[in-house]
Amino acid sequence: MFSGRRAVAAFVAFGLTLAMSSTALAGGDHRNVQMLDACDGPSFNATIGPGTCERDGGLSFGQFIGQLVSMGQAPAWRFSPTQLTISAGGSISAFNRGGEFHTFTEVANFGGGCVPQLNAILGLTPVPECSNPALFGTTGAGPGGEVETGPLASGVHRFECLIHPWMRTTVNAG
Ligand SMILES: [Cu+2]
Repeated sequence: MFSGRRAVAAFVAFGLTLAMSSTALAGGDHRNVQMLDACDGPSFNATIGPGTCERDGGLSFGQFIGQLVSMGQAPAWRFSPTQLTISAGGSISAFNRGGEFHTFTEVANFGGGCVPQLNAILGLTPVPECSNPALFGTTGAGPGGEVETGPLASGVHRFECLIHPWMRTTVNAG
């Protein structure tokens, strides 16, 4: 009984040490990005399919397309912030606060997303990263979900939603 309790105490202490050292190794710097949209569930789900949008009371699908045609983007669909600096080795958590699935994908250069219908309206060409569909799983999140980047090396990193390519954040790590 006594030795069992000591074993538990030693195990807890070991776990704390591990947790503290991994925090130190992570380099500390950590930033949050919000992935936002204003989709209106009923009209988006009726047009694209059930489960496309899990919120009510935003822009109808027709209004969304109208903004893409007239402005080249739907401004409520955005990453916040669009620019940030972080120390080299730092990482980012991107939280999906919207009603649709979004990706927070590092791209070599900003460009079009992977949805032909949206690219056609916007006159954009898909980024080469679209040839790797696995990125939707590894860098995407549904409503309420989260995407974690790995440690970011010194330099400029560009993150874009592969569905809504005007959702962009530029990160300066250094
Ligand atoms: Cu998106």
